[in-house]
Amino acid sequence: MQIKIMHADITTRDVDAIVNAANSSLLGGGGVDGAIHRAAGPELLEACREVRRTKVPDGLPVGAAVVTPGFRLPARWVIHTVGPNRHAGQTDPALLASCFRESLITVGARSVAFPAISAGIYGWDAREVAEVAFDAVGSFSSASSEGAARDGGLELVEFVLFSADTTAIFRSVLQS
Ligand code: AR6
Repeated sequence: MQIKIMHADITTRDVDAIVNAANSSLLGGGGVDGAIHRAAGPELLEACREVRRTKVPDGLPVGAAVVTPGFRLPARWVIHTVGPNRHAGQTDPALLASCFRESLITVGARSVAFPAISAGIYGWDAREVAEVAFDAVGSFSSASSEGAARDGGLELVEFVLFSADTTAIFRSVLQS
């Protein structure tokens, strides 16, 4: 499995699945969530409403992930996950690690692009997000490498960062 880090808008990525840093309502928001809904079109909100109705009527718990189609996006799927909100006292890195792991399990995509989940409105430090992300993706990859090799499996994980600063932080954490 290859890991790539890039400074870009995640809505432009032509991968199997992009990950949305959503909130429990799944009904949209600001940040990357707003950008993904705008680029995917109104069908995405409809699909999210359907997921709420059929799978998570009380909202998507922190650390969980669900999938919808990508509609007008280049990506085939959008994986919606809810990161921990530091401003609400959610400081356990295990919750954030769960977002990365559950996102990879949800759809079994070969290529997945992640934003810096929780590093915006939810107030986590980008360095800590990068550390948790690489650790979670690395453990997922080594735990599933046998099964994955049989299925085609996960080949590419991209971290798509929206600012030059966050990109530099992710690069330096990966190198160390
Ligand atoms: N492509 C890639 N990264 C982006 C993009 C983009 N187009 N736009 C923003 N980012 P945030 P959170 C970066 O706030 O902290 C929403 O309202 C951004 O610079 O989007 O998990 C949800 O509905 C930051 O580094 O997500 C929730 O209510 C990173 O994406 C809440 O915000 C994450 O920032 C979730 O907060």
